[in-house]
Amino acid sequence: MYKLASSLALAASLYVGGVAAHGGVVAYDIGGTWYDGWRPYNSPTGQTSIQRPWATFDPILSASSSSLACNNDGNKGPNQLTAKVKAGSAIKQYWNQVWPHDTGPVIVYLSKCPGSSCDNVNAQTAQWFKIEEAGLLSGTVAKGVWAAGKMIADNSSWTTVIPASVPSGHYLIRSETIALHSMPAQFYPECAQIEITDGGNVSPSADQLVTFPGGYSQSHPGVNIDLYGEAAKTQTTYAIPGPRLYDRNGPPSSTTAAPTAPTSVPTTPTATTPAPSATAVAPQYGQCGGTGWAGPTACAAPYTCKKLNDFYSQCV
Ligand SMILES: *[C@@H]1O[C@H](CO)[C@@H](O)[C@H](O)[C@H]1NC(C)=O
Ligand SMILES: [Cu+2]
Repeated sequence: MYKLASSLALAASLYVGGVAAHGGVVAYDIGGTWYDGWRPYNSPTGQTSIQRPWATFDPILSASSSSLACNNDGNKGPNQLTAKVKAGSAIKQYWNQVWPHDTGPVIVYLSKCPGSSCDNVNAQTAQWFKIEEAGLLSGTVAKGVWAAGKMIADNSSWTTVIPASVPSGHYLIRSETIALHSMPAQFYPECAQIEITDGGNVSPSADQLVTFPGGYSQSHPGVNIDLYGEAAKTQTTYAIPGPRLYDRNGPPSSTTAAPTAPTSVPTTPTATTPAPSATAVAPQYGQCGGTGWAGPTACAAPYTCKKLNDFYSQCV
């Protein structure tokens, strides 16, 4: 299926350096506090982490794998911790240095846990919604710049802002990159337990929720993709797999990028929800810029628009 050169490179990568050729999210920085991830190659005894345990740096090679949710096995650890995160603030996710695969998307999900802890939540039956996605940033599928390449350039890290709109509570956060340098695609997901405080009141809609496995199909054009084929040489778009992105700024006023007149906002369960599109300025913690952003770029007083990464600026 893939070219000889790439299959040789893959074969070599499995031997040279062993585990170093793959990996996953190994640490988090939340508001300046450092959280070590689970160490798959250390004894589980005595490990304490906000991250759920995983067993190997090897990639997951199937969209229907039972470990697609939170890797293998992705159940709570022996001394499972939970990190507090303020809605609207950032989580920096660190992959192992230097992340080896520069072609593919970076995607981040949340799953709300019922009750006061995620400890007993089964990652495979959890309902996930996508809070961030970045795929092909520029150029062609064959030679372009991918989110994974940007992640590597940013010290093998990716900063994700927890939407200010998500309700407070306990969540699993699932951080993923998909490596597309060989076929089948390689999934690298890891999960951590967090408690979101100071949240909003926008729950994901039914069409924004998926399970893993289930959320991806092996035949999706963003999964079943050949970077070395003819089409890749001219293709400048990449379809990121998974559900529709969660609306950070409330219910959609329009699904098109064209700013149509925001006359009425669909009724929400709580009448007190401020209509986000009724004003040309973004609220505190609201998005005010980023690649592909078609919403307001000004902030409500006294907040100013601060760039957090190329895809997200927010009012702080
Ligand atoms: C780069 O990431 C490592 C963790 O992998 C971290 O220890 C280091 O401080 C980071 N460097 C910078 C300049 O942020
Ligand atoms: Cu690898």
